[in-house]
Amino acid sequence: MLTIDAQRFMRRHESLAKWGATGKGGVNRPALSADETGARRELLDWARTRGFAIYVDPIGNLFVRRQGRSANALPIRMGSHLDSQMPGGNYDGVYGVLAAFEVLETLEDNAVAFDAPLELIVWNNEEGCRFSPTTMGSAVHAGSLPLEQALCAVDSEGVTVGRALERSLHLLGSLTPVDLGSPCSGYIEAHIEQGPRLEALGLSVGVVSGIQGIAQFVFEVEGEEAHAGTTPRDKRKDALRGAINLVEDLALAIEHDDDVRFTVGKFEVAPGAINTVPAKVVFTVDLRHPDSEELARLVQVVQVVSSSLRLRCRVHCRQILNSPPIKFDAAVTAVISESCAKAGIDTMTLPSGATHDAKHMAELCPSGMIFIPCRDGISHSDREYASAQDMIQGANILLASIVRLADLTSVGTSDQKHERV
Ligand code: HGY
Ligand code: MN
Ligand code: MN
Repeated sequence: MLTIDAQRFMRRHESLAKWGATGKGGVNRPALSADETGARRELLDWARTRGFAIYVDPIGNLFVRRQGRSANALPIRMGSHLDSQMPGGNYDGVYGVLAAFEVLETLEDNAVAFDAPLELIVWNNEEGCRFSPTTMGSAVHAGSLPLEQALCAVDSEGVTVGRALERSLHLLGSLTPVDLGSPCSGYIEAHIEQGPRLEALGLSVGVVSGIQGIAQFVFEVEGEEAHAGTTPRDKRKDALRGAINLVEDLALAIEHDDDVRFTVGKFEVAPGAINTVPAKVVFTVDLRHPDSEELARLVQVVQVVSSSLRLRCRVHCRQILNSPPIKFDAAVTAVISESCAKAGIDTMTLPSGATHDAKHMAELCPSGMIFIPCRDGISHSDREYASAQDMIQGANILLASIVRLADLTSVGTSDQKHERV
């Protein structure tokens, strides 16, 4: 049975971990930063050494391609992301990129020929923490986010995605352009679960059934600066108190069942002086639910609750992401389950609480995901950790699933579709 080169795979993980290393086990590798560009460049150098072709689409997603036998077979794709939270873990995203790259190398080492080309996609800006929204690159590629809107997104220093992308691509060497929305026959992403379920059940591989829905908002609460010592309470337009009042009402109106996830992740107060009544607060809401109707209802609730003045302060609510839940393709999830069964690995089918680029790929082609456990379900943290054993086993399941997918989509003549040349 074909298996990956585990030592090479773990060596490559260690090598990419230096880009943005926090020294506390995680990485701080924002999208298109010097560190993420360094990690992208290193991966592309490995790809060039192997003779793989390299492409880039207009939003900076990278495609590493291993050619197939047939000139007109649609590519089969794998992928994930190299950008991280600020700071984030050393496995979220990078695990799936390296597992996919190792699959390309293992097939190359064993001279296994597919009819279809096989591609690894390194998505741009999956995390959405430097530039909003999350899964930006795959959303643009799949056509659910306009390219121009994404290129104009700015970070906290006012740098646009367009400017940062120009600087980053300039450092990656020559890349052949490819269009957005390029067709393919299937997509599988390997990723850490970022939750506790697999570990709690002692399972080392999960077959992902789908991804829950996500809506994200930016709120601005506008009050007025005033003197902390002289301004009586009934004369104040205190944006901070207004924002707290609004967050409490939103939480009260929204958090009514265990499935809903309501997070205020960013909360900025201006002018931020100890002795001035705050004039402006900007905060974000990340709202998730597995049921599309319930998520749509909760989005309405957010809009109604935020439509009134808050302690005499004005409220502006801007929705920046609305991504309904998706189910993965049954044939692809069956291929992953069969690969686990053939390897004698117990597994379970579970939905993803986190969003992933696979969500947008599911709009373009039959897609699926493979999960491996992470310690205590912790992610988006320096403490994120996955064991070498689980990483290697997950990559072998990705390899077996891709080989199976290549056979199923093959137009080849020989009875054993993928053959060693
Ligand atoms: O937000 C998410 O779920 C992903 O980890 N970026
Ligand atoms: Mn991720
Ligand atoms: Mn993440």
